[in-house]
Amino acid sequence: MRRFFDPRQLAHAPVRELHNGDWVPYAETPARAEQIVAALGGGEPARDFGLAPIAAVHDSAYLDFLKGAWAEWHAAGRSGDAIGYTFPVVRRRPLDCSRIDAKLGAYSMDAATPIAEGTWDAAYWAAQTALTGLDAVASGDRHAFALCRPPGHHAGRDYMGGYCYLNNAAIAAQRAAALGLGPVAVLDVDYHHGNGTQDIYYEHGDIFFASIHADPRTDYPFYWGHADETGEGEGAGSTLNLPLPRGTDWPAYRAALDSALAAITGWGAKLLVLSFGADTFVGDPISSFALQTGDFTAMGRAIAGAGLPVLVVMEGGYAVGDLGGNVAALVEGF
Ligand code: SP5
Ligand code: ZN
Repeated sequence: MRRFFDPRQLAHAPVRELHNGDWVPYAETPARAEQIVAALGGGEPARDFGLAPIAAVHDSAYLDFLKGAWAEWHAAGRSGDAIGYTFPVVRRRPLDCSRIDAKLGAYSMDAATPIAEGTWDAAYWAAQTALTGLDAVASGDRHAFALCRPPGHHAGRDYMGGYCYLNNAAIAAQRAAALGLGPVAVLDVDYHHGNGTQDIYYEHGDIFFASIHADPRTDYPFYWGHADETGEGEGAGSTLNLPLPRGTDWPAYRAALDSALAAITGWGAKLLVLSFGADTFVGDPISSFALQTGDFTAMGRAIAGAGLPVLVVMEGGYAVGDLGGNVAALVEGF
């Protein structure tokens, strides 16, 4: 299958993140993408579809904030990466944020997702990479792989978090639906629940969202991803959450994957966007599932076996030395 990678995504390189009460090196590094592209033997660059398909998913004030945040931070006399520290958990009145610190809190779900000098450009090209992969599928390719970075599935309509700024998978899914390629399903197999994608489509009946992830009672993002979250309003029944315990290995994972695929085909999907995180790997430094490299080949084969056109969008995976091999294993399964 064709692989898409745009080097402009490497411009995003935050230095550190807040983790368990201390500053640690940022886990979502440019080296991740470099490892993957090396293992895949290169990738085609992104085409530019402009801001419109991004603005079809994200709030316009949020996009203005993302574009300008680093410059505003520096204009306020700060050095290094921009990060918020106060969060409006109660919103009894519309927010009125002028200070950069107020905006950073209002548009963030965590304090582990800094904005660096190259963040907007990289996130923009990550979204364009997903859209370019979708264009290949729309043009008749059965499967395509979009090496997106920064990842996207924790980002909601108007918030960033979990190393994510623009929701690449949701942007591609929205565009697929607009092109008439639906009904569209998003299957999220990153270790962490795809809260941003779920939020964006929670009340939409036209895009199905299924996620297999670590139980939110033990793992980030903590406040989403329980089995009883199934959608609301027009979206009632079009969200499926399959949380699994820490230590889950391939046989148990495979059973959940089969349920998710059966739900997606039973719902009538005609196109699948796969949010793929390799952080389910046994050696991942921030995660606790137990998949082996060869299991990703079985995963790719099982997903391809559902018989739908598939756009794979890269999400997490932090065992950098094994990451390229794990992604190549998935691609081989397709
Ligand atoms: C896309 C994705 O996989 N995001 C995951 C975000 C998880 N953030 C919370 C866990 C923080 C762990 N930080 C470890 C840093 C090691 N340098
Ligand atoms: Zn993850």
